[in-house]
Amino acid sequence: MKQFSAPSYKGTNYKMEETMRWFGPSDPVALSDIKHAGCTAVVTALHHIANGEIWSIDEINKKKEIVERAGLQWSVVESVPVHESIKTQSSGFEVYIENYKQTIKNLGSCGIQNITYNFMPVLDWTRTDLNYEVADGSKALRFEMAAFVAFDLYILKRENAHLDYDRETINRAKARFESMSDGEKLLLQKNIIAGLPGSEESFSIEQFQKALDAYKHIDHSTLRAHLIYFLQQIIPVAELAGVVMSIHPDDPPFSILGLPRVVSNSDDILTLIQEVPSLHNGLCFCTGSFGVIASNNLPEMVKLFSERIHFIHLRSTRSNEWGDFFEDNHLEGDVDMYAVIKELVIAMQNRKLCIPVRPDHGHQMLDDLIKKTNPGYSAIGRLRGLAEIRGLELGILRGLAKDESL
Ligand code: DNO
Repeated sequence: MKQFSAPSYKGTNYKMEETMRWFGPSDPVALSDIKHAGCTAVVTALHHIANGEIWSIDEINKKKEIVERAGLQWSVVESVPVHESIKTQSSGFEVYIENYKQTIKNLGSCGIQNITYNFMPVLDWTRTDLNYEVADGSKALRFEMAAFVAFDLYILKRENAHLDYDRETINRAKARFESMSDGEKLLLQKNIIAGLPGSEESFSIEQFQKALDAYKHIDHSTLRAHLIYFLQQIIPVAELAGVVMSIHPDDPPFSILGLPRVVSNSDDILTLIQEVPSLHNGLCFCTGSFGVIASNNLPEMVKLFSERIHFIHLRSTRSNEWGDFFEDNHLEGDVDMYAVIKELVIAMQNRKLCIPVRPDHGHQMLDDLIKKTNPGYSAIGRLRGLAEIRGLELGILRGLAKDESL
């Protein structure tokens, strides 16, 4: 049973809007590079504005003009960060919510109508190794459980941390820690708490412990209630401003450092939708984040949430039995990229729109290996990912169009 009507693939059907993330004028990857990759738009943010402050119309327009002068569109904001006080509902959080609403209104009035954000406590995304050499010699990002637990137990020395791990994990972490040089220990700490691109926050060990302490009395259900409250506040504003909000899943999608996680699987998303059904309460469908949990059936999730996927991150991780994962090539790894893109293609034909996509991360390869790049955001690795995704999408689209004509 076909749900969509006769795609012709001769320029009239809906394809993903190809974008890349751009961190602003200091990004080693220039807007012209992003154009060369065939993208029509970028994903960016006002990285220079402190978390919680209002993004003024003036600042938004300045950034927009830079992007448009290069012949590109600013199609998605990633991210408008959610201030920690909103997540913990600690003093002053109402002001931060009001500021957030004003930022949504300001972005909407500048014609920027797609905002991504996340609700991960303290840290945005987390990796232990930013230079993991894969079989072909290129370098990938990796999360190694034993190294992460070693950080928790022996560097951070979090109170009662050992209660969160089984004996075997602790033994592996201990052995891993003992094998590390002082330099490796420092690098591990830096990778985890010094802030990865886009995370906007960076901590010393003392500041980090303090930030974790703010969650001492916040369990899973409290954090979820805080997120729902936040959505109830901002989604009506987004509706009026013509803005869609796309929540990014937890990365990695499981509890770390004793912190709760509330955006890791279908049930989490279903709860958010049940509480705040508006289609403006949408999802950034990140295959790399959701894909780390084997029970997340990604093509099924695309079908289930197809009407509220407003932004797509495509990448594929490969996990092992220890809970480690690394970011594999886009069409390899554990994600069935063919099946995911097929569902996305169908969703776009049904909704009659193009959903923005970005190749989420890429390996460091070719001469990006000798350049200074933002971890995960080198030009050539992302270019490879995008090219592969583009070809796969075209093949799927033509295949579907052919079936339709039979
Ligand atoms: C990593 C990214 C994250 C993501 C934010 C969204 O590269 O996917 O930084 O952008 O968490 O709010």
